[in-house]
Amino acid sequence: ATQTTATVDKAQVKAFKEQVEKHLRTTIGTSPVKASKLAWWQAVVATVNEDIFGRLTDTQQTHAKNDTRAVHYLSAEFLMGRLTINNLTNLEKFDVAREALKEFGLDINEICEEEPDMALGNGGLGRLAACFMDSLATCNYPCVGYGIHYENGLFRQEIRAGKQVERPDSWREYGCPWEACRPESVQNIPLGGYVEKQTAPDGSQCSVWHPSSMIKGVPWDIPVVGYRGSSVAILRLWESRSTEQFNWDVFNAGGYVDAQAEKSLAETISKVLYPNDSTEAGKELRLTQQYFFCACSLRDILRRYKRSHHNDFSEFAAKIAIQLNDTHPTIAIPELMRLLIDEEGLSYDQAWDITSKTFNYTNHTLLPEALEKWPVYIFEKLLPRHLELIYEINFRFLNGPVEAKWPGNNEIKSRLSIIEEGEVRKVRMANLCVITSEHVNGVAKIHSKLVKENLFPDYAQLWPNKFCNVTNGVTPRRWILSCNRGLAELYNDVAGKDWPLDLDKCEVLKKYADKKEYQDRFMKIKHDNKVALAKTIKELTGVEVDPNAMFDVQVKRLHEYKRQHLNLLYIMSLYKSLLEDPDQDIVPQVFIFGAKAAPAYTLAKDIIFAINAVGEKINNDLRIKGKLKVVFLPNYRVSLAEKIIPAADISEQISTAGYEASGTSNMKFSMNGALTLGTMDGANIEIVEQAGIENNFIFGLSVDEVLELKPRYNPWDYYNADHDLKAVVDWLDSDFFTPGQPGALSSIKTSLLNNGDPFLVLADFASYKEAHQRAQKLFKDKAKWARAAMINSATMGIFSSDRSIRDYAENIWTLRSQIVKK
Ligand code: 26Y
Repeated sequence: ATQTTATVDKAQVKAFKEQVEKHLRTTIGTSPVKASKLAWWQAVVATVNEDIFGRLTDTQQTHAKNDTRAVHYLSAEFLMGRLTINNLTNLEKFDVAREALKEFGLDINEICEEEPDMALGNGGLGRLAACFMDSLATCNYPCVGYGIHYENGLFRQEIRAGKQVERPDSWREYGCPWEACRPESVQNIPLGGYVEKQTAPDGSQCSVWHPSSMIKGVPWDIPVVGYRGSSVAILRLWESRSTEQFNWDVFNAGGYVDAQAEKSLAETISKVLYPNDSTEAGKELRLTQQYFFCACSLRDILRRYKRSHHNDFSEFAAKIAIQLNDTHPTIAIPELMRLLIDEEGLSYDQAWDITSKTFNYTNHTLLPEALEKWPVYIFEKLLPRHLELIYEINFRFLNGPVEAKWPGNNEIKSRLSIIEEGEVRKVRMANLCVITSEHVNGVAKIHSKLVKENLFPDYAQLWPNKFCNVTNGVTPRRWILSCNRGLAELYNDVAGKDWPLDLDKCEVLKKYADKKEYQDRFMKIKHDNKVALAKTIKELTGVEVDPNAMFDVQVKRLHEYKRQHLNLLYIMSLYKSLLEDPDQDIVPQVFIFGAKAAPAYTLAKDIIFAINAVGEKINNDLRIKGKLKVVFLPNYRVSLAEKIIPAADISEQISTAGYEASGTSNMKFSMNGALTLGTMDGANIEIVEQAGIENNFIFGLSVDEVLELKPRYNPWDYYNADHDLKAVVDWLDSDFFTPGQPGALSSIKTSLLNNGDPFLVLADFASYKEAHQRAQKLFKDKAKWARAAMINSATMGIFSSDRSIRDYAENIWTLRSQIVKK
């Protein structure tokens, strides 16, 4: 966040200053002379909270009074990042706060650096949930976000000798001043035990669950401030604690001490976010986490519903919509069935009628290894009653709609079944979601098509209208207004001040895209952002980079399908050609990476090591005269993204076509005036539909071409046919980049040649190189580049998460926005 030139109301500055000083003394217990930066930050938050809590009450009272329908967004991840600058911005107090702190001799950006990121998510899916909360609040939709109050968020990444080392991230070690504990809404959640079959007097069978333990769920509320304070939504995160009777068996046997020891087990549940974002390890604790937060959330929803409807459930589906953010909260489905049948006394049919009208499911991945399947034996141990209900749902589904459509077809039945037969029988969570949900959506047009046609083709035949698309979006409040104040001011000038609420307004900038004066202003903003990033790079890595060079950026989780190694091979080939001809006239380039690898994903970690090793060599090679730099920024996270994205010239979006469901950083980069160098995958397709393919650098195989090539693909053909490619792949086997350690980078070569190059890196290499050449050529023509950058930024209106949320509200939730009364 940089300076704005807008004049600030003096009286407001004075009032803010007084409030901060008051909180510094009375809330934090210090004084301006001895306060640390952390204390100043806490006092600023306390000041902002004075504004927020009043609006929160207004919002909740309005919704309660009108008994409005609401959406409940269930997500195992919410990657909120920092809240201070965002909340100040949304309350339109940023300039006031900046001036007030300046009068204390403080720099607001420095003070806000004290805030730890709330990194309660892995990547795209978690950040999407955070952007959606911002849009739900801004667009005034009644909603609650439900998730887990992890004690440790995604690990902090350190780079030691080029390698990733994971460190715990205790984001609330010194308390989080945004959150409020709500002891009045604590829930008790049963777990384990066995199911007893009882025969009722009328001869009917019923099941009674005798759980073996009870866990306490403590809710922490984080207010989410809508832009211009329209409404304040709630993110409710559940923390697990032990109950006194945590383990009844042990307790009843007189095991007071043993029971105390077991306390830690209950408290383990919300301890840590699982750092995998693709392969499901099938860990018992993870299923417990999922069940725990879903069970707490549903009880919370039921309690609120019953406040106005008592025991009449006929209105439930009319008042409550639940969105499942991927399959992670699927267990909420049998849990709602169980609560309605076992606790509320409804019949199975009544419960199913309600449940199947309440849930919707968003799919975020086609990767088979990321589709959750839980071994039946884990269910038997932890959730025996839920397993019974899943069997019942499955039985009725297979013998009802499936038998009617495909009589006697056992092959189709085994494909559609919730239960996967085999040595270890498994519960397929995605199947349970599709069977139960009213709507199933993918997250970009191409992805939704693949979900329907390739992932769930049989279900699509059964229920063609169940499947729909909602293309992802990102909040322009955080991703332009807060993180790129220079660009925000430009938009204020050309589009008026309402563009953060209606991003389509930015399209007027297109009219100025040929005007030198505006091109210069746009590129000056970019340059200033690059100067700031260069400073950060120097601080974090010690590497000096030239802000006049082209900044080429790839920041995202490390995955083979995202192909950071394709980028690396290209850098190596560029380096090789520079060594061969150091005087060639190329645009100076800085390649910037940021990526965390799942701790057990060895090849991903090897790729991080390779990027660092190659970077080390290149950055210190005087022969190439600084024309090429490679930096790996450690610990990529939301707050770092906010510094990197506004400074990018090129946005690398180079997944194998068909594998990146949508991508969302691609949208943030374009909004901030970077040109996309990417494949026709995910939302890239829709981005170039808006901005023009001629204003970006598209390369590589298309989805159809990938599907066609894959079965007969042989990477050796490409390796043997392309001298340059062969040379760089072989380079990985030498000790050129890892002196004294030959073979330290060989695993990458092995995966590309001996393991079949599953993501077609070699097949796309030549085309990728050619796209880079186009980018270089355009970068030399400053006016043309500026024009393309401006058109990209100007045409991203549809990628506001407000548009996504309105799509959900209209097509999936049938939800109306509500004006909040003071
Ligand atoms: C099952 C567990 C291991 C798991 C945990 C997290 C599996 C997946 C994930 C996270 C997935 C994720 O972040 N997916 C991304 O979602 C974004 C938002 O829709 C998409 O833009 C992006 O393409 C997709 O990879």
